[in-house]
Amino acid sequence: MKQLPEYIRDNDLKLIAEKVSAGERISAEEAITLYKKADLPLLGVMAGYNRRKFNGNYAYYNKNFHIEPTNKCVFNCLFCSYHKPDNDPESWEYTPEQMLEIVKSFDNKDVTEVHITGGVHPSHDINYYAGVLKMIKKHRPSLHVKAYSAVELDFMITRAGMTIEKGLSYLKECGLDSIPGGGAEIFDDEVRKYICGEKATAERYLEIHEKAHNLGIPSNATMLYGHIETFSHRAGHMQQLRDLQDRTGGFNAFIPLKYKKANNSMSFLGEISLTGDLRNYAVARIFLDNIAHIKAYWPMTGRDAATISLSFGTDDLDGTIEDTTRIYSMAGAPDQNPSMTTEEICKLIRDAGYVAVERDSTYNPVGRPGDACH
Ligand code: V47
Ligand code: SF4
Repeated sequence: MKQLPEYIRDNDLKLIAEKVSAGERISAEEAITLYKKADLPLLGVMAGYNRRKFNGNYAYYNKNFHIEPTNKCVFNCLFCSYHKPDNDPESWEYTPEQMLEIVKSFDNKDVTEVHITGGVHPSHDINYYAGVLKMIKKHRPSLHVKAYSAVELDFMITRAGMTIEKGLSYLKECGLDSIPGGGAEIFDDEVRKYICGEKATAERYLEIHEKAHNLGIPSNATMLYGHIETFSHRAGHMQQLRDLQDRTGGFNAFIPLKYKKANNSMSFLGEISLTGDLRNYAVARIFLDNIAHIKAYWPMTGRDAATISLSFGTDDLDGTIEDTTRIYSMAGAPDQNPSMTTEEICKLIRDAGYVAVERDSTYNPVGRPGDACH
């Protein structure tokens, strides 16, 4: 066993550091201890150790764009700055044909993924969503379609009177390749009831992801943090994801999403600090020993914070985005028109001391590591 740094005087922390260095799993209680007691350098060392085990010195990005079909939503999550009532001047909804036009506008670009998610529209049914998938796949079969959060899926599948398996199988046949992580928020019932009590329960979110994995549809998982939740709620949330991943192995990435305060009903809470973000990324990397990738979603964190986070456990900055998402700009994110060129992403990654790797949607490298950066 390697000698632990002398400065770890706290016995609980020493025991956790020993476990991490021996490659052992830490408990939810120990994750809470890290949140409460570990200083940032210690978290950085432990998360960096685990990060290197999974991803060496690689930092991933992909070439993607988003389609947000509508911001009209039947739900009213307190943290959401994005949803609008039907006749609001800031509301929109696209027809499937308009969405196809968006896809066509990328015909001459080497994007590999489209990410589709939005509000839960009161009158769109499963055939509408299936039609969008079919149109896109017909036009560009090689484009990976990561679409519809568990909340959207729950609504459309329940409304169609289908079982989850049946609904997901149907969407898969129509072109669904993977599922984004949205809608997880915080799994604790009491917190969930307060911040987003109307939409799919935690149990339903986990059920949808588990059944998707069993049907060969991989997914991402998220956690909305920095609002009214406690460290214990965060650890409990990650525990449920780790347990599910033990059963299926279907999560590609974990994406902590920091609560942003602009234009929503929880603004009075303010936002947590950058150090709070880094501590959270690090604890996630230390605790989630079975999810290979931790994503720092740069349109939400901002570019600088995303690059610093690479030294606190994250290994993926998501994508070029091409100014196609509004969910965070409306909530007050630093980039109001999120878009980065490949060169810009590569430079950020290189300056942080990592090797930039373009990936596809399931983390296979596209080309050779570092290639696009010269
Ligand atoms: O579930 C909404 C979050 C999520 C706010 O899978 C907010 O690759 C912070 O899940 N402050 C939807 N967060 C977006 C999402 C996502 C994003 C990027 C990549 C992937 C992926 C998934 O956005 C919601 C909610 O947790 N959110 N409002 C807000 N004010
Ligand atoms: Fe609707 Fe999603 Fe906003 Fe909740 S977070 S109100 S489900 S768009």
